[in-house]
Amino acid sequence: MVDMDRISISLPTKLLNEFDEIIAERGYASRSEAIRDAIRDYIIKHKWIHSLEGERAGTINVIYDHHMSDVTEKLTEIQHDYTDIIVATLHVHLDHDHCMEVILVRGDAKQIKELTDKLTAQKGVKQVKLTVMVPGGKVPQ
Ligand code: NI
Repeated sequence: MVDMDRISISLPTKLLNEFDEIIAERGYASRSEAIRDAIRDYIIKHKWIHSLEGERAGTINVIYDHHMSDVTEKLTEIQHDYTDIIVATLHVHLDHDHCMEVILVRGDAKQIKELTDKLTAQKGVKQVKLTVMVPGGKVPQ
């Protein structure tokens, strides 16, 4: 028998409703099992990002709600600390509330993941997706 801990979490109703719709579609027997899977995915993603090493080129895609406090300024401030690895930033106004930034990066993977983590941790940021390639065309480990 696996050790189990019971936790209690607060979620916005809309987020929980969306989650419940997806787990119904996917046929989960319980919400707990779906949340366990989601946490496993989160851990795998984190480990993947943190195992990156060496020279990489890629993009960090960020979607955020620009009405959320000072998120726009915060994201700009963070990017100004990484001018060594940021090649260009593309800003798209997606709809009334949301903006997308596509940050083109090239440089040390350690710095790329540090930047990705800082952007992800900002309040108002809804999605962050990092895609990286090896500049020389070799398949990353
Ligand atoms: Ni915008």
